[in-house]
Amino acid sequence: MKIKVVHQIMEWNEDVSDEIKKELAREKVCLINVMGSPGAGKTSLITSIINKLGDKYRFGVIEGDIAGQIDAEKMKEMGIPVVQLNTDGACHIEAMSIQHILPDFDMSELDVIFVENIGNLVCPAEFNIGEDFRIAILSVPEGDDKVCKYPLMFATTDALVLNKYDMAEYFDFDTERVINDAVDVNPDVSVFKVSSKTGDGLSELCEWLCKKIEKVMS
Ligand SMILES: Nc1nc2c(ncn2[C@@H]2O[C@H](COP(=O)(O)OP(=O)(O)O)[C@@H](O)[C@H]2O)c(=O)[nH]1
Ligand SMILES: [Mg+2]
Ligand SMILES: [Zn+2]
Repeated sequence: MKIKVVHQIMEWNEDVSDEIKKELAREKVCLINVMGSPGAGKTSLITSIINKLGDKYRFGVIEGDIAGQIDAEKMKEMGIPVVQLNTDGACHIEAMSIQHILPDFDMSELDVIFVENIGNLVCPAEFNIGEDFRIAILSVPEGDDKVCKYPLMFATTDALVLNKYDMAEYFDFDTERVINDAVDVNPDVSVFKVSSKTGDGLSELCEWLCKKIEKVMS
């Protein structure tokens, strides 16, 4: 009985996710689901990308947090249209919340919406939220075994960003192992070594992003 209820919620979530996808396709707006642990660098990566591509595309952000609006304030300071989603304890974002928020944005003024998901390597991966594609961040200090331990996150992502790569030498981070583990669960994954702090590796990631965004906008 319990299992059946969970299944129904998932199906409902998938329906809403499909509705969002259709609506955004009509508007030619690209939705990107950014996931990773607390502190992996989700906010830093999003702001770095917007700084780099801000002349090319018009960005909006949905900030998912259990509580507070610290990250939304950072976006607001940068002049980026932002909505803060507080889940009040829930550890992932569901499609229904995104559908509820989208009318707050002027779609004719946007090309790309980043969703910063709740910091968590587990259940955010289980919920589609109408995204065109996903970026999963694994930061170097988290360790090189996390792809093995949290396979769904890395199996379902389009890009794997190894963030804080400026710290690689201090953490005995075995990049080859991480890439092998990622390709094992996700042969098509694109992997980028990035430092949101120094900007290293950001150009390669942005090149990949532009191709994905152009596809949605065309
Ligand atoms: N050294 C280093 N620190 C980073 C990098 N990216 C983020 N940080 C730091 O990591 C901490 C958490 O970053 P934040 O973007 O807030 O992570 P979030 O919780 O995933 O949104 C902050 O102190 C950032 O300055 C990076 O590439 N290199
Ligand atoms: Mg953040
Ligand atoms: Zn959850």
